[in-house]
Amino acid sequence: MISVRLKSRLAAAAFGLGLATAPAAAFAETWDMPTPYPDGNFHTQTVRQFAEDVKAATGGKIQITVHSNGSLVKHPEIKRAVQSGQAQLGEVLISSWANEDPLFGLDSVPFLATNFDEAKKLYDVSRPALEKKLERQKLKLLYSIPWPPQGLYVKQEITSTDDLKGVKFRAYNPATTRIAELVGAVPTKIESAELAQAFGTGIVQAMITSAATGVDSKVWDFAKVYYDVQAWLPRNMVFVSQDVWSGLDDATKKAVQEAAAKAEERGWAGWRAKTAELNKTLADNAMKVLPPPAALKDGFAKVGATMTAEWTKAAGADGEAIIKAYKP
Ligand code: PCA
Repeated sequence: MISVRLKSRLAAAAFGLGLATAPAAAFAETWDMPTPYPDGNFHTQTVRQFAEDVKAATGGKIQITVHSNGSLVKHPEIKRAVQSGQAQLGEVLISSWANEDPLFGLDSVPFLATNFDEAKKLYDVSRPALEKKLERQKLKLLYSIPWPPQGLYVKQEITSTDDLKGVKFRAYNPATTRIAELVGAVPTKIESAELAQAFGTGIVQAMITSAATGVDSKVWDFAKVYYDVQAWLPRNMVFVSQDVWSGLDDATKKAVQEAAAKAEERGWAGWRAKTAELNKTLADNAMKVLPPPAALKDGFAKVGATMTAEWTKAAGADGEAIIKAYKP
């Protein structure tokens, strides 16, 4: 693939030779943006609005082509694709990379931040560390938005985590894999794009995720009960390649950053407003939407305590400083 910088240099050369007629078009860059989630999902809608805002704010100089639902690059490859210059920017679920650095798993420590206000606080106190970490990986953080709180999908009502023993459990990041291990379930990593198929073919029987992903994958065809556990709010992040970023002039950088700030605000407010409605959609499709029974709640609380201790140990002094700032 021809690099963006080479492309703009060629465009500039063509312009210099008088080959181009419209200056705006001569300097236009097209950025490919792979994302993991489907078009109906609010994260994707926010990305598309961001792309439009960037185009408008840069006078058409930067045009972002959104490739949703893992269509251009599969979710596990998106970060690498942007780091290697195969794509200019992308969206991922941060905690999918928790094995690379505990910092990426912070938002998915069960019961550390369980509502939008707490999740925002956790983001605010950890954003500088996240930005620094990404910078070292040649990525520039543009914005980060949470999913709704995470709950448990099962085929029928259960009373405690003991009922999850031996159950084939869908995991989407290291934390959900670890939860499955701790309750004696059998984890399998499945991307949300493949979820309906995995349930349909019996590869998985239960999972923890949001009402949003339940609705995206029409989970009511496979599971009848949703326990609204509100265990954590994992976040997505949108980043751009540091190489691409440093090739931009200051006015363009400012325009992109302003569009990113707007996207972030829209994303947080939008998911807050949508969460009750998504739970209702599950109920409207004949699912039982229930609070977790006491023994289930207690079981998950124990899992949460174990995983908080594991995270703190893995994250060392940097992690401790973040937790102190979060819970002074
Ligand atoms: N949905 C994504 C990640 C978290 C969420 O709510 C998924 O299930 O893959």
